Amino acid sequence: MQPTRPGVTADDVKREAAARGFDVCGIAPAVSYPELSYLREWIDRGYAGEMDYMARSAERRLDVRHVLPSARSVVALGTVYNTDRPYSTENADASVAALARYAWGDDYHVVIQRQLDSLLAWLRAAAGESFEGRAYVDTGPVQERIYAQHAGIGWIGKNTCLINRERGSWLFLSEIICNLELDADAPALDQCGTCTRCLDACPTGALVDPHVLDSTRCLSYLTIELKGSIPAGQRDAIGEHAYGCDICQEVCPWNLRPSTAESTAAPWQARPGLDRPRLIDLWQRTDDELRGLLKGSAMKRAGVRRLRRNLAVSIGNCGDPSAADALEGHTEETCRDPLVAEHVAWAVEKLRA
Ligand code: B12
Ligand code: SF4
Ligand code: SF4
Repeated sequence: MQPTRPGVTADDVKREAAARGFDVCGIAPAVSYPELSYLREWIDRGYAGEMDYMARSAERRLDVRHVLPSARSVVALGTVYNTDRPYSTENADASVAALARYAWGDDYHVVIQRQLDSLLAWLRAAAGESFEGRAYVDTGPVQERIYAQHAGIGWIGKNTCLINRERGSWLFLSEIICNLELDADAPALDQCGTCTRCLDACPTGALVDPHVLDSTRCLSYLTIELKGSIPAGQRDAIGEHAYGCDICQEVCPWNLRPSTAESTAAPWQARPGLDRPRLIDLWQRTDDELRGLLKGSAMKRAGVRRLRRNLAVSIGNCGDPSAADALEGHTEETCRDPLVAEHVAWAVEKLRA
């Protein structure tokens, strides 16, 4: 059923979104787009790795009307999280940790969910009783980039990230799926052209074809999503990437500084301990200190145990034999965990070889 007071326009929604801190906003019709069906093939090829939730929710991800049957529009939102700090590709020091830019500040799930809830409450009040809507940031069963592209807020680059012409790709995506018939925007056009910088720069060949990412080779997957042991053959390629990876975005001409957009919003500024820390300094913190550092940050997804596993690998790759003693000498509880201990042993052997 349509809302009884259809007075809400697309311009109203965009104004209210901007007032709540969203940097970009566009509207896509809530229909099924042909690209949504690539997901099945992607899963069948094994590109989701251990991310079983992708397969479990694949059916729902094929169309937002599986999430909200009355859906007519998807309000696609983007939030710039880039800040004025160097890129990992600008760092030549293998003893400095590369941590994914999106995780330096406050947990975006929490910050953006609050803004979404506020926008949803405004929509409900403005549109009337029959309004129906669902709001998601990252964790909903929605292929966010595809709806964002059809809402005109950016195109899906060959690195598979959504790129906005004016702002670049350092954007968190979120959306409100609702039963309002809002005027839609034109889909964004692909601006990658003949460029292949991201495919050439990926250290693991995870971008197997333009627009196709094999997660099982991606450093972001290996350091964040993979729960168990990192395959030995993939550890060298991790380098100093102790949490996530930004390389395929850092080399993208649409993110070249200083032209790319930066946010001055407090939540996205790097926490002191996460601003290019030395690997060994992170390792030598106590478990409690690390827990404190991750509290309220998106990095708590991996937790202290997985962070230590990654740090051990990165320290093993740093080339400084004296780091082996520091690795072995730290006796915090998570250092003695079998998963971490196995990665420490690998690192020590590599450093002393
Ligand atoms: C699973 C997931 C991952 C996985 C898989 C990534 C991926 N490319 O699919 C891993 C763990 C590797 C990952 C990494 C990262 N992620 Co992530 N991730 C997601 C999640 C939860 C689902 C993405 C998804 O549906 N993947 C399935 C594939 C099929 O979808 P797709 O790549 O978009 O599909 C397109 C193409 O790949 C192509 N395609 C796919 N298969 C095939 C096959 C053929 C034959 C063809 C021709 C085409 C084709 O078709 C699709 C349409 O064009 C989304 C949130 C969400 N709910 O959407 C966040 C999301 C995509 N991630 C995000 C971020 C920030 C990251 C990282 C930057 C984090 C980091 N710094 O470490 C990296 C970036 C890596 C990269 N280059 O994509 C942001 C991206 C924002 C943006 N501007 O695009 C999102 C949207 C979260 C958010 N709400 O902000 N992520
Ligand atoms: S995030 Fe890193 S490993 Fe993953 S596709 Fe991009 S460059 Fe490759
Ligand atoms: S690096 Fe080039 S090919 Fe890759 S996403 Fe950016 S513009 Fe597209």
